[in-house]
This record gives sequence, structure tokens and C-alpha cells, in this order.
Amino acid sequence: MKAESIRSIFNEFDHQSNYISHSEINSGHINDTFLVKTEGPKDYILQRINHNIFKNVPGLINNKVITSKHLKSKYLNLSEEELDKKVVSFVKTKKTPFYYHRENENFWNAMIFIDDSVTHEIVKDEEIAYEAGKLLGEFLNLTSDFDSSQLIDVIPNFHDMSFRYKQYASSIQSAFKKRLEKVASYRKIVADLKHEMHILQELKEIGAIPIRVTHNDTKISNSLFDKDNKGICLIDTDTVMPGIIHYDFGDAIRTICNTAAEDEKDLFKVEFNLEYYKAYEKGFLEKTKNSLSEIELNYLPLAVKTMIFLMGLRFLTDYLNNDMYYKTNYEEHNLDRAKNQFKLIESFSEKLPNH
Ligand code: GN1
Ligand code: MG
Repeated sequence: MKAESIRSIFNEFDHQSNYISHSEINSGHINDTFLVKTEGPKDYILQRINHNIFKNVPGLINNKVITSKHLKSKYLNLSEEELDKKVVSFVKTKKTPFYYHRENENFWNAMIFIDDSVTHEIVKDEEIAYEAGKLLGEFLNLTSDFDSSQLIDVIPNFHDMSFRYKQYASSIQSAFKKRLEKVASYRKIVADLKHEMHILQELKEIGAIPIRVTHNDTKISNSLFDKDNKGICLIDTDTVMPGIIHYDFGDAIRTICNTAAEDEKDLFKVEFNLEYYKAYEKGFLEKTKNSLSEIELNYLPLAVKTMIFLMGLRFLTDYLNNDMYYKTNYEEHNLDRAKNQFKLIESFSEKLPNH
């Protein structure tokens, strides 16, 4: 995007900083994200929200802002400046609070960039898995007294398995023959796992598992670390909404314990790393021991399998739908992502045979 337009959008926000330059951060599959460097002490993240996918952007922004406010209220001993380095902080616009939008155009929001921070696409160190476990544990623990009914469902049925099966079934009906042939060997796996993959949802529906504030996109690249690899916080809170903790736990493990990236084509490289699972679980349990119930804890291993499967199913469906949802870089990108997830389930089942 042109420097001039990024600069002018950035200047709609109330930051009193002078734009120097920007660069795109290419890790998300949905929104467009830019790092804006300024002359002042703070740099910023400027993000264009994809309103074809997120239908209620003001509601989404409000979810993020009130969650951030709640988290900040928990760190009583931190100064405002320190809080901006510990929790994602949103910047108001000069006119409308917290997002910029011109009619029939895009929605934008801005956050303070946390200096000297890093993210990881793949984990290569047990300590990082442990730190990541603490980060999600802390997020869930600190929001456990936050009434989740204050949050809107940013994407209805986001982690609803029956809904995802329905989308998959209709994508089979409408898919091009060529793409259908490519997924043939996965259709049986999807059918065979149907019952097991609905267990968590059924427990949620009968009220056996409580609804809480959840993040819903806890892949490892959404955890921020400092230069010493100590966890700072979870980022990308676009999908914060009411939910069950299992999808958060499962989504983090899905990416942390995969020995390769989620779109690695060489399936020999895709293995489930049990050591990282244990390290993550340890960090997670340290932070959540006072806030989670026994039933929530008992279903953590099934959560992992369910979440890997859910992502496999979503990628497969999008491939059959000619890639209308996720950004793709080449023709079979979604198919490769799906294959990768199904290979990961296979490896997970070998490493944790009782689950
Ligand atoms: C999408 O855009 P990004 O990378 O933050 C997706 C997540 C998936 C993820 C897979 C709204 O997140 O659910 O887990 O891709 N977000 C949405 O990498 O669908
Ligand atoms: Mg996201």
C-alpha cells in the first residue's frame, strides 16, 4: 500500500507522533497489518480489518478494547507506560473512538507496538512452549472474572463443529471435480471422526463446560515474547469472544507442537512434539490452577485433537470453495494446510494413543 495513504490513515489516530515509514507484517490470513515507525519514542501497529469476514467491526473493536482495559486493571503495580508494554493498547482516533472508517471504505485500528518483542512461527525450544502456556493461562485467569456476555460473537459459530461440518458438506456439493478428486482420501477421515469431534461441543451445549472470555486464535505466532524469550502477552485479539477454553488450549498446541509450519508441504517434517506439549501444559496449569474446573482440565487432550481437526476441516472446505476465505499464495495452499493438519492428528494419536 502507498506510503501516502498509510501515513494519512495513521494520522487520523490520536498519537502525536510523526510517521517515518511503514512495512507490512505478512503473518495473518485475514487482515492486513502494518508496522508504522515514527520519530517519537513509540511505534505503532496499524491494521485494516477485513469487514467481509468480520461483519460487525465496531463490535469487534469494542471487544478488544474492553478486554484490554480489563487486563490492564489487573496489573495494579504497573505504571501506564509499563502497561503499554504488557498489554495490547489501542489508540483512539481524533474523531471516532478506536477505529477509523470512511463510508464504503475499510475499517482501521491502531495499537502501540511493544518494543523489542518477537513472535515465533515455529517453536524450537521447550522454554518457549512453557512460556506460551503461561501466557494463555494468565490471559484466561485474568479474564475469569470478566462477564463474557459483554462481548459480541465476532464470528457466529466460529468454533462450532456442526456448523463447520455443514459448511464442508455444502462445499463438497459445489466443488469443482478437479478439487474434489484431490481431497478424496480425506473424506473418510472426516466422516470417521465425526462423532468424537462433536464431544466438546455437546458438553458446551448442555452447560457442562462453562462459557468464558476466550481468545480464539492462540496459534503461537499470536504470542509475544521479549528478547530473552519470556512471554509478554497474547496479541491479535480480533476473535476474543465468549467460548470454552478448549479451543484456545488446542489451537496453541496445534501450532507449538507441530515440528513444521502449518502449511509445510513435506509431511515427513510434520510431527507432534510431545515434550513441547508437556512444557506448554505445565505453564498453562501453573496459571490456571485456581480458575478452571475439573471437567475443563479433563478434556484438554481431546481439545488438542478437536482443534487440529477443526482447522484441517476449515482449510479443506476453503480449498473446495476455491479459496474464498483464507489468503493463499498458490493454487493448492489450502489443500497443503489441510493435509498438514491431518498428518498432525495422525502423529498426535501415535504419541498420545489413549486420546
Ligand atoms: C486465521 O488471520 P489470522 O492468521 O489471524 C483464522 C484463525 C486460524 C488461522 C490459521 C478469523 O487467523 O481462525 O486459526 O487463520 N482467523 C479467522 O492460521 O478465521
Ligand atoms: Mg487472528
